[in-house]
Amino acid sequence: MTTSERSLVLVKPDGFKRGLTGEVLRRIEAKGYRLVALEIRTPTRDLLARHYAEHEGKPFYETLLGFMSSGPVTAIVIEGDQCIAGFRSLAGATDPTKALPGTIRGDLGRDWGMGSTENVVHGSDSPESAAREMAIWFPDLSAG
Ligand code: DAT
Ligand code: MG
Repeated sequence: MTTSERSLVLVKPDGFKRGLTGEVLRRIEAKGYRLVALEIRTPTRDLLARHYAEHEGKPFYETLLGFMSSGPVTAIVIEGDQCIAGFRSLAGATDPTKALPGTIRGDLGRDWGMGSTENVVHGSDSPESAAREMAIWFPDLSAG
């Protein structure tokens, strides 16, 4: 039985602006995950409202959408055995100050709080989220 799955990864505007897309891709590939799709784009508020629907109404929501629409992101679909949990592990804790060294957010992220929602990367948190997010960012990508 195969447990291969796909996850939606974003290098957020802070990571893109700092030239960290390659470093994130390096860690994904070094881990052994395969790149399935990759696109650079500046997301619209409408797309982000769908992507972050679960967070609507939270105190950081407006800051989050403003930040995420502030510039280009690299959207990536990765594939591999348990890559959803695996990439979350590579990414580290949501708050980059608390994220452990060795993780993407722990090594590369810093500023955080109600004024800053920056943490370098996004990764889907479940198979359901991955399917939903891939349909938002890559509607033409086949399920295979
Ligand atoms: P994750 O990105 O680790 O899945 P999440 O889904 O809880 O975390 O939140 C989505 C994003 O919203 C997160 O990457 C950054 C922002 N965010 C979450 N909690 C926050 C907080 N307490 N303060 C500021 N930004 C926050
Ligand atoms: Mg999340």
